[in-house]
Amino acid sequence: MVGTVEQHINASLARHKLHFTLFDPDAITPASAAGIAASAEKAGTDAILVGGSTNAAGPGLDALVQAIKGASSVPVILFPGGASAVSPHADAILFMSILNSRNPYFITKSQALGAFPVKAARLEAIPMAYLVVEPGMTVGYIGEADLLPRAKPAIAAAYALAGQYLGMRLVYLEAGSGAGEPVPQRLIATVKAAIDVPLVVGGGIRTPDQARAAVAAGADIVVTGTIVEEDASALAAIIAAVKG
Ligand code: 1GP
Repeated sequence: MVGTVEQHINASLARHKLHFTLFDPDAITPASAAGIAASAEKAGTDAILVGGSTNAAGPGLDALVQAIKGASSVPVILFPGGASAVSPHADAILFMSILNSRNPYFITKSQALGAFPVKAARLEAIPMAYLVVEPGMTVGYIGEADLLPRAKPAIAAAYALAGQYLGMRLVYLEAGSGAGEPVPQRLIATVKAAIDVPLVVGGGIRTPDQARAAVAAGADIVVTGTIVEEDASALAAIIAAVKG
């Protein structure tokens, strides 16, 4: 990888849509993450996200990131559940704000608490608007989100554009890990039409058809987590669907 992780992502996006593999530190051991990371890289995943709503941190997080780094060469990017989910072993961190939270803790305070730890870890911080769509699942509950209605795409688009105008360089539409249905295509398309920054979509994507539908609607980056924990062999077909 030449340059920053963000430059790498943007250069890759000029060529094709991207797939990110998500590992939740609460759901996977370093040894199995290493094995899955190696096969995910072989299958063409573009980066590995590490994080979960429970704010996993400390030696456990470090061990997981190090195991993944030892097994693959794609960027490892933190997807923090809170201010302590920082590891100096990662390549970058999604420095995110739940713009549709009701609680300012999740919009700016946890970011203030995490800012110096991120600096001390010398992590590349990529500012991201994190928007939680119905049903929201665990992150919707923990993050005290005013869940974005699936049937009202204009509301999600307004938040996404606000995120862009606030300087965020990624927008993430999140249905919640394990959601019964992914973010609806109409909502993805409405958000995509409103913004100029890359659009990340995740939550409830378990099949190649769902991944293809997200990309067809406008997703630039598709994230899958749960399916990787349940059946890592499903990843190759999902990645192929994302990359068309
Ligand atoms: C969760 O969007 C991600 O933050 C991935 O969701 O676990 O449902 O794939 P899944």
